[in-house]
Amino acid sequence: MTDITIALSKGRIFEDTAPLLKAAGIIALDDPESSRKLILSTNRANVHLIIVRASDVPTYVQYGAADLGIAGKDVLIEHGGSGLYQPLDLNIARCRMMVAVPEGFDYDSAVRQGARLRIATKYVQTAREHFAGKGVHVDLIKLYGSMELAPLVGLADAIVDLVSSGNTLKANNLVAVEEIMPISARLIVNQAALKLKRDIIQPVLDAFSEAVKQ
Ligand code: PRT
Ligand code: MG
Repeated sequence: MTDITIALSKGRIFEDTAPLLKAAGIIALDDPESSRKLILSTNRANVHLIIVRASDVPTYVQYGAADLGIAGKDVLIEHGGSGLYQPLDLNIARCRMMVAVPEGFDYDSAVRQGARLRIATKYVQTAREHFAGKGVHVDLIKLYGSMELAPLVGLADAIVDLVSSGNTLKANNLVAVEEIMPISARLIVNQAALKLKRDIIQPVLDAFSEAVKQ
């Protein structure tokens, strides 16, 4: 029997994906939040889940170590998407990619005056394209997390980060000044696996697509 492997990250992606998996008849036998296992069995003997870092999901699928995966658009843009088929926006784990600055920083006039802005972000690719498109000169400073801190300690003028409730910005006296794009998670599929294992992958794609419509 052909096996398939689906790469997921724990936290919000897993939580939002579990109902979609269920609609496809797939139920994890362990809870990734409490289990330390990185390979989870499911109620279907030939379907396995692997739990990886959110930003590593496209890499596992690109190289065929997983046949399918679920990753945020933010992660897919930074990865570049090579070797990946992206058939479906799952409309889960939604948020917005925003530019944010400290309260009181006049972003609009800084941009108007052609000032060179220092931008701290984990999303260097997305930020580079965004500011290039506006003709704004920026120095990008790559961080791996807690971007909100950077403007507070003088590392950057602004940040590019994901915002959902806005509470993190507010708690750090930052304000969103520009939306770059809405973000949601997508299903990704290894292109070779789709050809070789279509009989088992296609029904999963169909079930996901039905579940997303509802
Ligand atoms: O946490 P880790 O470093 O392992 O990786 P990760 O942060 O990439 O993974 P995870 O599980 O936190 O996020 C997985 C995916 O969820 C992301 O790739 C996004 O596509 C999506 N998503 C949706 C979010 C958010 N909403 C979100 N709010 N990812 C991160 N955040 C963070 C944001 O970076 C900021 O620090 O939450 C904070 C803001 O939240 P609010 O509610 O205070 O605005
Ligand atoms: Mg996180």
